[in-house]
Parts: sequence; C-alpha cells; structure tokens
Amino acid sequence: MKTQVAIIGGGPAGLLLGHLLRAEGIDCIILERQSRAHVEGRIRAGVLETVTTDLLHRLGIDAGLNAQGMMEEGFNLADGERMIRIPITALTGKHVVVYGQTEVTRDLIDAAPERDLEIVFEAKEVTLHDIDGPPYLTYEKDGVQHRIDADFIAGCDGFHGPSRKAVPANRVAQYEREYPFGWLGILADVPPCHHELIYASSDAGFALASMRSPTRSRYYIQVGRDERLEEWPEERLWDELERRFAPLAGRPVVRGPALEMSIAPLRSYVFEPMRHGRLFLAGDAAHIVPPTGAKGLNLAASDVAYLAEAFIAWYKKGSEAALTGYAAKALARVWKAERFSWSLTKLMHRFPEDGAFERRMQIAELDYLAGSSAMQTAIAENYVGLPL
Ligand code: RFL
Ligand code: PHB
Repeated sequence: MKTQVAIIGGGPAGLLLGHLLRAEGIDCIILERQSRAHVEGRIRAGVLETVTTDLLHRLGIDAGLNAQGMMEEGFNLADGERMIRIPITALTGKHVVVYGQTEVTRDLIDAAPERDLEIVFEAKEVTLHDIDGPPYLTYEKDGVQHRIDADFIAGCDGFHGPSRKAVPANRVAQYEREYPFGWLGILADVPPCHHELIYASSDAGFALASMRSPTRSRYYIQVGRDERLEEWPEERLWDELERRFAPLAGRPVVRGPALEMSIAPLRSYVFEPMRHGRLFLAGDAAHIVPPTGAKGLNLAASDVAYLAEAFIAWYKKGSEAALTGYAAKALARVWKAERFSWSLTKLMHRFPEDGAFERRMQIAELDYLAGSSAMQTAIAENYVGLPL
C-alpha cells in the first residue's frame, strides 16, 4: 500500500494531523496500536487553549465542544487558606475551555469515516524503515503482515511509541527531569467544589480541583513516586482531598463513586530535533510536560498545526521551507511551555528534598503574585497559551 503521510498513533496529535491533511485532500493513514474502545476510554487532560479549540472549529468537528465546553475566565492558586484568582480573560482577552481529551478524541474518531480518514486500530508491531527515505512502515493486523510506503512518516505515538527510538542515538539530544511524585486522579459524577479550577498547595501536598461539566468532577492529588493504585481505596482518596481543600472554607468536596482512578508520574522531557530525514515527531512522542500547566495536549495540537501547514505547503506549492523550519518553530514554543509547566510545578508542590528555605521561597513568590498584576499577567498569558 502507498500513502503520502503515514501517521503512527491515534491520540490527539495523530488524529488532528490526519484530519488537517484530509481537509486539504492529502492522503494519509493512521496506525494505532490500541483498540478504539481503549483509546476512547483513556482519561487525561481537560483544559483546551484557543490554539486547540481553533483547530476543532476550523475542521468543523466542534458540535460537542460548542455544546458542552465550559468557557473559563479565570483559575485559582491556593496556598493554605489563601486563594489567589488569576483573571485570565481580564488580563489577556482570552479564555480556556474545559472539555476533556477523551471527548476530543471520540469526536475526532467519530468524524473520520465521513472525511475519508482511515484509522487502523490494533495495528501491532509497527516498525519504521529507512527514515532517511524513501521510508516505509510495516505492521501486523489480525496475524497478517502489511507494508505501507510513504513520502513522510509522522511519529505521533506518544512517549512510549517506536518513532523516537527509530532515530540513531548519535543524532539526538535529550533533556529530562523526573519529579519525585506523581498525580493520583479521580473522575466522579459529583458537582465540582468550585466553578473554576483550583491548584492548591497544602501541607499534605498539592491537590487540583478540576471538572468536566457542572455535574462531573476531576480531582488530583500529589502522591509519592512509588505509590500504587492498590494503596488508594476511594474513601482514602476522598479523605485526602477533603483534608487538602479543607483550609479553603466553603468549598466542600462532594464524594461519589469513582468512574476512573489512575496514577501518572510527573516528568519534563524534550527530544531534539523533532525531524530526522523523512520522520517528523509531534506531541508526547517528542516532549513531555508535568500536567500542572495543562500544556501537554495543547502542545500536541500546536505541533500538528505547524506540521500540517508544512505538509500542505510541500504538496500544494512544492515548497520545502516550512518542512525544513518545522523542528525549530515547534521547539521554540515547546521550550516556553516546558518552562511554564516546570515553574508552576515547583511553585505548587511539596518536594521531599526541600527544606524551610525553599518553602519560604514558594510563599514569597505567591505573596508577590498576589499583589502584582504584572506577574499575574505573565502567568495568565502562559496559561491561555502563547500565540502560534
Ligand atoms: P498520546 O495521547 O499518548 O497518543 C499516542 C498514541 O500512540 C499510540 N501508540 C502507538 N500506535 C501504534 N504503534 C505503536 N507502537 C504505538 N505506541 C503508542 C498510543 O496508543 C496512543 O493512542 O500522545 P499525543 O497524541 O501526543 O497527545 C498528547 C496528550 O495525550 C498528552 O500530552 C496529555 O494527555 C498529557 N497528560 C495530561 N496532560 C494534561 O494537560 N493534563 C492531564 O491531566 C494529563 N494527564 C497525561 C495525563 C498523559 C498521560 N500518559 C501519557 C500516560 C495522564 C496520563 C496517564
Ligand atoms: C484535568 O482536568 O484533567 C486537568 C486540568 C488542569 C491541569 C491538569 C489536568 O493542569
């Protein structure tokens, strides 16, 4: 089989790229290792920047987003009893939209057949060949071997996929920071404790109150790096959430049966460059941010916005400039999001290795933030997303 762009991975990056290319009549195919049910069942990010919602509007895959997306004009940073509201819309003129990654993914998959976007689910053993070109992929489906020849390969296969590993180690630089904790998340059909997100620093550690709708809450707490889900029966997690949000009087955490619980480790990671010959990386395949800034999914979207534009310039105008410039352009935005996510993580979490001095630094920074509209604006413009 032959295609123009072979896409590995059917997460947000791969699905958005596929739709953007099909909208311009460019041939592509998506190979996804998991089943459709598995991909649609993953609960991950929830906050969309304008960069991401603009892509969904441009594609016209926005019925769910328009009906259920919740426009947020501010969010809150709490420390003990103090809550500092960052009025993002008043400071930047922009807002963010709360609409789950799960829903985005489902909407993109639902829209694929009518737009002639082929997604092969349960594609096993996807292997990249000759990335310096002309490249091809092999995979197995239902016990049968397949080969796809392509002009380009888009590696949208997340942090654990094969694309990054296909690049010879002597041609890359990797930057990594692991954090000594993870986030334990819970999704439940209970009203959120507040109508805006609250990122809370408490003596027991960080907690986040988020939501998916006025009747569905998403909470997270900081847990030790080696803690396992089995150690966290639901009631223990609700007790801990109550404890961490207790200083914010008047915002009780309502309990309900968990629809999902999971633990994710926190990591910062960048792989440079994002292009190798005919292979282009996008999203988590090339970089990871800790979720504190809500940037992971939005970076996947901005990467593929640049990448789709570059492929379109190549196929429609024969211009290679945007393909050549892709890695540098994407990485410039990635590094700024890495910095923001890292700094918000440092400000709001309790690090086991930190002492009294580091804690006073956090308090001093929050004091400064509470009284400085300049600093609030700096946080707000990063939170709503830097322009493309
Ligand atoms: P994804 O979503 O990981 O999608 C990659 C896709 O590639 C598939 N794949 C393969 N396909 C074929 N062959 C192979 N060998 C393959 N190996 C993997 C995978 O099955 C998958 O479908 O990456 P993408 O598209 O770049 O999107 C990035 C976002 O998903 C990610 O940045 C965020 O979800 C990060 N993230 C979070 N971000 C937030 O902003 N807030 C959150 O609360 C949040 N929670 C999370 C997260 C990421 C997690 N991961 C990656 C484990 C929670 C978790 C658990
Ligand atoms: C979420 O709702 O899942 C969420 C929101 C904000 C974050 C991370 C996760 O920073």
